[in-house]
Amino acid sequence: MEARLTEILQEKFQTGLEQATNEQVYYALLTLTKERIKEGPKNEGKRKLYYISAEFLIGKLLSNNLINLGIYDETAEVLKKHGKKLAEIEEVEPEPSLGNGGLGRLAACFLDSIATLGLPGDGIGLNYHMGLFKQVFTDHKQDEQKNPWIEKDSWLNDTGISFEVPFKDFSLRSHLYDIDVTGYEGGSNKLHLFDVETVNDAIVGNGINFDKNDIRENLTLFLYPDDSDKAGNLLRIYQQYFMVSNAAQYIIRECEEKGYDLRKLHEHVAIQINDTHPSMVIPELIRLLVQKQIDFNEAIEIVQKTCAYTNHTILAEALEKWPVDYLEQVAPQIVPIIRDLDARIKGRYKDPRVHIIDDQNRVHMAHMDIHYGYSVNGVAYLHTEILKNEELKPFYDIYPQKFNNKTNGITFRRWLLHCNHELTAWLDEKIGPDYRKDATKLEKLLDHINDEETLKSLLVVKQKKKEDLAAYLKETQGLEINPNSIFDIQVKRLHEYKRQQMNALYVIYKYLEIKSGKKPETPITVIFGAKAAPAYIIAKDIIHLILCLQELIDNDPEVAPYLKVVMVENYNVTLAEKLIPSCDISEQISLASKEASGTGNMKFMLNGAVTMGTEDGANVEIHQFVGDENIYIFGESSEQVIEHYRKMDYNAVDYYINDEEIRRLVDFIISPELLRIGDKYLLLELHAELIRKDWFMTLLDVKDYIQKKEQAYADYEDRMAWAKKMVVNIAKAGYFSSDRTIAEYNRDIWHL
Ligand code: OAK
Repeated sequence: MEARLTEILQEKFQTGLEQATNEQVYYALLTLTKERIKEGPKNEGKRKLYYISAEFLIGKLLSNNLINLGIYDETAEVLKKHGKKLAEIEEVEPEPSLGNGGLGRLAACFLDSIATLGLPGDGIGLNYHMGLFKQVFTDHKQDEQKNPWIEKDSWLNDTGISFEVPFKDFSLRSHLYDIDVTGYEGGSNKLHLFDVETVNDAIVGNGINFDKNDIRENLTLFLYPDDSDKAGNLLRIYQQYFMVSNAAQYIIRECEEKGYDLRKLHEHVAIQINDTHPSMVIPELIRLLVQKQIDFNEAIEIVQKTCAYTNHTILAEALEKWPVDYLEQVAPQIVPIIRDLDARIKGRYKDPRVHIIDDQNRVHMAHMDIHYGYSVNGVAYLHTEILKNEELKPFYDIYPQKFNNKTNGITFRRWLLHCNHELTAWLDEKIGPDYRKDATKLEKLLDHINDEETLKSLLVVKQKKKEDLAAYLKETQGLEINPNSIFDIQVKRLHEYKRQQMNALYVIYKYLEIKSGKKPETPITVIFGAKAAPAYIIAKDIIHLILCLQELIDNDPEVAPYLKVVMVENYNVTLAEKLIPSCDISEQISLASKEASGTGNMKFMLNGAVTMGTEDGANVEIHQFVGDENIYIFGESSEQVIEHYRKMDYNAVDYYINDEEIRRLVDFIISPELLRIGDKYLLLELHAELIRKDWFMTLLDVKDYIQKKEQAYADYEDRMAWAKKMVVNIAKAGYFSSDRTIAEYNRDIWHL
């Protein structure tokens, strides 16, 4: 590869490896990698998967592609020989921010595993020019800024493919860009990202404001900055219809090119609908098949045998219900089809809970997916049980055979091999490299659990990653953290159900303890990273509280040596790759029943962090795998929580009034100390919210949480015992490889 790299540098920049800048080396490596992928094998087969998703949070691609192509070590060597560092070159690459959080990152992990397992399967989505906003902090508050990521030279390949998408008042011509998806030592697939030529980046003003009315100019500008909350709007429907019409046209075109009979579409195509954002693919595909002279009833049957739906949340506000007249305004051609699909259901079932169009003339997108798809899956055992027995029970009663669970997973290429070279090398030495292809082989580590050298060397690896993070945060964000402290980390989107506010209450507790003279043996660093949806007021108030606490503690010489709070700015995939390997305690503290799965929990576990968590989402399965000794579980169970909702018997104010300790922590939010730093209105608003509403029951679990955290910090002092917990967590992480998840999707749903 050295010869070709030198050649490209000459051709492109008329320079040699030694003299080239990091930027030039990056662009040369980009070219070289793309060439290698093009020459390599492609995954093919009789039935192909199309994973349609509004989000693909792929992260930077250079290192992952080098790893998957098997040339990472060689590249690093060559660069080193010429005085360059691959790690510094990685910094040049912009991160595509094509996702909000869990759902988008999962889609990216899945693409990696699909390619790795040699399955033919492409992603289909949109080429947002700015993706998700960039977060900056000013006056202890979140500000949103635009975040353009597309450069002249990038991973996007212009395919020249284009389709006409008909809207009510005009039509738009699409333009398809592809990104190659490499498998680990395997063949490649593609991620297809549709765009429109007429999009105009210049209409974005200050922050992320733009004219919402000119669809031609704004359609693919931004990713809708919501994460499972708040209703959408017309632009969102335009985006969704544009995405699925292109997807359906692309799929039909591929089948026709291969000479397939469209009446047998389902024998050649599986479509996975990633939550409800792509649900309109069902009526759109029916429409297009009818245009191809297929009978309407037959078209419905074909589509039903082709489409499968994944649910990623039970939060009611995230279940999309589009008013029929909104759909009429955007894509009236699919409305009669949806009405017909609904009429068939209404003819068969009297129960209005399973109808597609409700009495307020809203289309329940998930209902359409369930009736007119062949599979419905949740993303963790508990989540699927809640879907079957609570949220979607009326559907489960009709179609028990359609429901199945697929517990989420993460790709170990990115979340171990790429982000933690030290731990990878340590594993290679302890158990050999087999775990790279078969993650369950990590269990072999348990043979070494009583070996002192093994435990000590693992602690050395963790220490190195903490030092790396400290150096990185110092350099990139000017934050100083003590690598000899406990790293207690909560990184994920900001949402009340995820309960960052409960973690903040713990910080207040610890602050007051230290003030009263009770100092922790080892200093503690509590790290947060989270973006809040721009319109989500309370989420922004929680960020404000955390940033105020950060400043208060930094400036208190009595407390600062023992406790530090930092909120990293603009949390994204790149930061996650630095934070996760350094973590000691992983915060997974959602209100039980509310987190569908979580995938950060798996990434932390794999990197040797111990989980502090509720019995929610995939935490339940992590708990079963590692056992009581190697996880800190607290809080009320999902059954208890669901019961509170049913009886409506949770009143935060009772906890506030009756419990002096809780009152002391909550009132600190509006203490003179914090009011001196923060915005009085915002802090009062948050204080009132916690007492009056507290929809996600912070005060219910906060005391148990504090107690469990104290226990964890105390246990941390016995370093060897702690290292054993780390070993068990790593050893048991194999189940959470997305290779296992994808093998299950293929076995039970896709049959590729
Ligand atoms: C986003 C928008 C609408 C509906 C769901 C989401 C979403 O991101 N859900 C998350 O999906 C992840 C992947 O399945 C899960 O791990 C998270 O628990 C879930 O919140």
